[in-house]
Amino acid sequence: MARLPGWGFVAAVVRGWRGCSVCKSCALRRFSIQPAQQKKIPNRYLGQPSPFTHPHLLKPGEVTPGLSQVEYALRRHKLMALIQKEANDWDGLDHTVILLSNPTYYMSNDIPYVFHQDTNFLYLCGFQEPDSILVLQSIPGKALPSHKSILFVPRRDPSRELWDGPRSGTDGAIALTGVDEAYTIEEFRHLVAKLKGESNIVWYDLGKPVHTELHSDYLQPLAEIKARNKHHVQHIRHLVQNLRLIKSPAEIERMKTAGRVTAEAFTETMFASKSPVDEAFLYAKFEFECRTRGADILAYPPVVAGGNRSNTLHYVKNNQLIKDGELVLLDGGCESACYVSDITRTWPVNGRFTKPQAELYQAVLDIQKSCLSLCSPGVSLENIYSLMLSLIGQKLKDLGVLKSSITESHFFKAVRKYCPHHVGHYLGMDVHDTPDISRSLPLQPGMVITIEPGIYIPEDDFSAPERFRGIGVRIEDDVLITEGAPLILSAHCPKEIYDIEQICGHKS
Ligand SMILES: [Mn+2]
Repeated sequence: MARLPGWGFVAAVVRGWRGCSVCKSCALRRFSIQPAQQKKIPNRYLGQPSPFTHPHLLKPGEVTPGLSQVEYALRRHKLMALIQKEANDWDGLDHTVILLSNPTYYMSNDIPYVFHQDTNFLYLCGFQEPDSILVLQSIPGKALPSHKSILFVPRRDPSRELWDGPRSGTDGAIALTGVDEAYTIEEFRHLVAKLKGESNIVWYDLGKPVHTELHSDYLQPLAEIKARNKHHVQHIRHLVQNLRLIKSPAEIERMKTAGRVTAEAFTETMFASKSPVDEAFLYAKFEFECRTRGADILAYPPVVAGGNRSNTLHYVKNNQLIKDGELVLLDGGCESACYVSDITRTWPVNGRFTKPQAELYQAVLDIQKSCLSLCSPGVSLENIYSLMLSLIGQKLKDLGVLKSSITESHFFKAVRKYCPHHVGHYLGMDVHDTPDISRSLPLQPGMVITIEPGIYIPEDDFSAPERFRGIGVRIEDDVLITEGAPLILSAHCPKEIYDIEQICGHKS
C-alpha cells in the first residue's frame, strides 16, 4: 500500500491521539486534509449560523462554534484511514461512505419537533439541515485515506423557505462546511446507481432506521447491492464511534463549557429552592439558567424527583409537589454547541438535611469521590463499577441496611437492588455517547465519562431501617481523563453538605 504523506500522523491518531502533541499546524501541511478552497460564504442567511450572519457565535473558518473546517476535514480523513486499515482484503476496490442526516419529525400536522441532527453525520461535517446525506468517496488511482467529500442537501425553494426559513443550498453548504462538492438531494439517486458495480464497497450505518420516503427511495438500491453480495455493504457506525471516543482539544473546550454552564444552572436552581416547591418549577428554573448561559437545548428530559420519586430512575413527569423536609434529585444536562453535560445533584428543598438524609448522602459522596480517584488511563468503567458495588455494600452494612453477616453469594445481588445502574458511561455529543464501545476498554486521555453512584431505598422496602425509607441519592460528575489527575468538568457544581446547605438554606 502506498505510503502517503499524512499517513504517519493518522496512524498516530488511530493508535490513540495524545492531544496537541500532534499539532494542528502539522495537520495543515498534509495535502489530503486541506479544507476545500475557502469559498466565500454567501452574503445571506443560511440554514444554520455562519460566521457572516452570527459573528457572535462563529469565528471565520468555523463550521460550528469552536470547531473549524480543518477539524472536520481531519475527522473525515481519520475515518478514511480507519477504513484503509479495515479494507486490506479489498485492496484496489473503491470505497464509499454514506451517512444520513436525521429527517424532520412531526409532533402534529405541519408542526415539527425541534430538529436535532444525527450526531455521527454532524461529527463528520457539521451540517445542520434535515434530509441531507454525506458521502466520502475514495479517488480512483489514489490510495486511501485520500478521498472526496460530498454533501447532498435540500435544494433552495422560495415557497418552502417562506415558511421554514432559509436553506443553505449547495453553494452555502460548500462554503460553510468546506466539503469538496455539494449537490441537491435529488441527485443522490444518480450516485447510488453507480455503486452497484462489483468494484465498490459501501460503508453505511445498517442499524439506522430509514424513516422518510425520501431516504428509503434513495437507499433502496443499497439493499439490492447487499442482497447480491453482503460483503459489499459494511458497517460504518463503530468506526465513527472509535473516533468520537477520544476528544480533541477543541472538543474538550466545548465540553468544559457545557459542564460549566450546567454547574452554574444547578447552583441557581439550588438557590431558588423552597418548600414546598413544584418539581415543574425547578425543571423550568434549571432549563432557564442553562439557556440564558448560551446552551442550545437541554440534552435530555431531566429527572426532577422529589422524595420517594427519586427511587424511580427515569422519573421525568416532574409534576408533583416536593414537601418540606424532602430531598430533590435533579439529573440534568444541556447541549452547548453540539456537546453535552450530564450532572446529578440531590439536595434538601428546605436547605437542611435531616440526619438520615445526611448519613445516606455522605455515604454516596464518599463512594463517588473514591470512584473519581480511580479515573485514570488503564482503568476501565467496568473496573470502577466493581469498586462502586463493593463500596456501596460496605456503606449499606455500616448504615444497617444490609446485615453484616450477609454471605458473599448474596452480597452483590443485594447491592444491585439498592443501585440498579452502572457507575457511568461515555459522554460527548450524545449523553450516552458511543454506546457500542465496551465499558471494559481501558480509559485513555481524551475520553470523557460520567461517574454517578447512587443508593435508592424505596418507601415500601420494609427490610431497610425505617428512617432511610423513601430516600434516593445520586451524585454525578463529568470527568475528562488525562495523563495525570482527572479533570472534573462539573467541578463548580456544589456537592459538599456544608456548601449545599449554605446555598439552599440562605433564606433561613
Ligand atoms: Mn449519566
